[in-house]
Amino acid sequence: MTLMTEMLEGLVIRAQSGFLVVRTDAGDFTCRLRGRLKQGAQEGDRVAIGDRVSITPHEEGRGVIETVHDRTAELARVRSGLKREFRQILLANPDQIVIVFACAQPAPSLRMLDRFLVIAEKQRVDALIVANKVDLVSMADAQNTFGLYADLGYPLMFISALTGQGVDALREGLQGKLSAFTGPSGVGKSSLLNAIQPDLGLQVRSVSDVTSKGRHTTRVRQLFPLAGGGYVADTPGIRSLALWDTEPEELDAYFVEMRELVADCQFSDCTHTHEPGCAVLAAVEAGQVAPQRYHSYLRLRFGDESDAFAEDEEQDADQTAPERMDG
Ligand SMILES: Nc1nc2c(ncn2[C@@H]2O[C@H](COP(=O)(O)OP(=O)(O)OP(=O)(O)O)[C@@H](O)[C@H]2O)c(=O)[nH]1
Ligand SMILES: [Mg+2]
Ligand SMILES: [Zn+2]
Repeated sequence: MTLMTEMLEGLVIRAQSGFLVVRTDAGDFTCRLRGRLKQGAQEGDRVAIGDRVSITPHEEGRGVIETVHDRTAELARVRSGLKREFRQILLANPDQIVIVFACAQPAPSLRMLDRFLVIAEKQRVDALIVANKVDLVSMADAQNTFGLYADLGYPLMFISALTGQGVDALREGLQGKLSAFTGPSGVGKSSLLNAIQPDLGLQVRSVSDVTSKGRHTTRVRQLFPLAGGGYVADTPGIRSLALWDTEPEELDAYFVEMRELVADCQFSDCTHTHEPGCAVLAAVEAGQVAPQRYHSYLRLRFGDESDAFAEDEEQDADQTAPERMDG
């Protein structure tokens, strides 16, 4: 029988092949999940990086996870193609999703940004938009491209990992929080993390490189501790968080400038495409909803075979190697 006084509280900072590294005040412990926690039909990961857990410490830095505490939020996706659907947790208890795009090289895909924002809204996690490589364009151009998102109420930072502009602000924005870092390849995520903390980006780079080439079989998920407190999560698979269980009507709520409007549409089942008395269409015509955002909305709601997102998902090698924590 384990004495309660022996239990330690901690944070899961690394997960690999059913081994969880738990950080506690008494150090890191490599743990397995207590057998009884695995019982019953498994619908998803029982434990993931970002989870708060109680462990029984054993010798030599080993331990057993006894309890997984309730999550405040989770970045999850459903894996199909398995015998049954499986809810994979990319990150438990995220405080924010940091969405990184470049002002140029590569040119920003605002449609993809809108998709990330929908994911953040749906999962009820704060979003922070980073427009990196601001050194490559004029500030006016950068504002022109991304300013809309600040108008919508999203925190927006113009940064250059190259010149260091805005790096302090980003470091501050990450402090004390559990952040999921995401964005397309080549936008400078590793460079930014390197600028914030030199030991950080290199590690992230190596993990993401292996993942993007898809040659690994055991996936490692981990949190990188920040010197000023807080963690950054390596979540390459986040862009493929399918909007799998999103009802078409539900999408209205995830476009912040539209969610207030839809109540004013004449028809309650308005699709905001052609209906008379549609408040969304009226707002688009009046310039209150940006055409590009409206088009993103249509694309996500009605789909499109040639959709760049679909392409992006295929490239995500992460999709083919489900990791079962009970493996
Ligand atoms: N001019 C300029 N170049 C940058 C900046 N930040 C990064 N780069 C360059 O952009 C390229 C890609 O940077 P990475 O940090 O590897 O990009 P990443 O987002 O980590 O890419 P993946 O790991 O493939 O997802 C590198 O050649 C960097 O030197 C910046 O602020 N300005
Ligand atoms: Mg990288
Ligand atoms: Zn409408």
